[in-house]
Amino acid sequence: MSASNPSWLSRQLPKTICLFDVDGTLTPSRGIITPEMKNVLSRLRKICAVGFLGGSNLPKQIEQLGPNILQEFDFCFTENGLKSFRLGEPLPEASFIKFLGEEKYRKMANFILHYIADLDIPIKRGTFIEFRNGMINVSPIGRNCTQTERKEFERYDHEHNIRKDFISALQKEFGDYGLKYSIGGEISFDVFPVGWDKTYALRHLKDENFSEIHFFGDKTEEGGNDYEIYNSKEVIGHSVKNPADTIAVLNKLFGV
Ligand code: M1P
Repeated sequence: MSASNPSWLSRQLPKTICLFDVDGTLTPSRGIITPEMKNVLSRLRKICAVGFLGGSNLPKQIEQLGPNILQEFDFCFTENGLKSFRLGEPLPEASFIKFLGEEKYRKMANFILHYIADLDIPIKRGTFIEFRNGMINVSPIGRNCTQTERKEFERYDHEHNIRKDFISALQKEFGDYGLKYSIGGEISFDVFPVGWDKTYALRHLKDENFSEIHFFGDKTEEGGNDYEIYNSKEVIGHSVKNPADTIAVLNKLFGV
């Protein structure tokens, strides 16, 4: 398989690609892919091109989807496509810190850490800001909480709107920064420049001449991190409830 003559050109539907959100779509939130889902994807890859398009970074996606993802998917779009791979080869990256600049970021990081220090929530752990290539991820409880603590925080947050209020405070304070805030998971929210949502990944597909781009995601409602791409005119969007639902929809569409 070569970059200019990619293997999907000899599949049943050479001009079709299926892109999948990860958490809640291919796997349970922060969970691991099942053998059943792996088999479905491998059957699908005989029919068309297949990629994942997640908000998380590559190390987390490797934990969830397995160590060989660069070979098992035609496209790997990590951090909304801000860091991506085509046929295992890296594509040009986007940089959050280059966009914002050190001074603005420092002010924002200080504000976030002060805000979390003043937050009276039942549990706090560590890693409140995860600095990524194309975004930052902010977690009021801290990213290295346990799985049980994660679920407790999610419940608490639904009742007390911790993340929504936090985002409103940031929007008020840094309204001129050109940033977007997106709740994609259970314990955190992502912060990235406006337009660097999942539709960012589509620019990497422009020259591939796909006539059908299917996207499958579970956070397709407004404010969710699949909302923009699900509603993009360039995409056929599928809103799914969980990985089992993804399999059911794929079965209906492609008989896999
Ligand atoms: O992929 C969805 C989200 O998954 C994680 O969210 P959380 O840890 O809050 O469940 C994060 O990697 C987040 O960046 C991502 O959008």
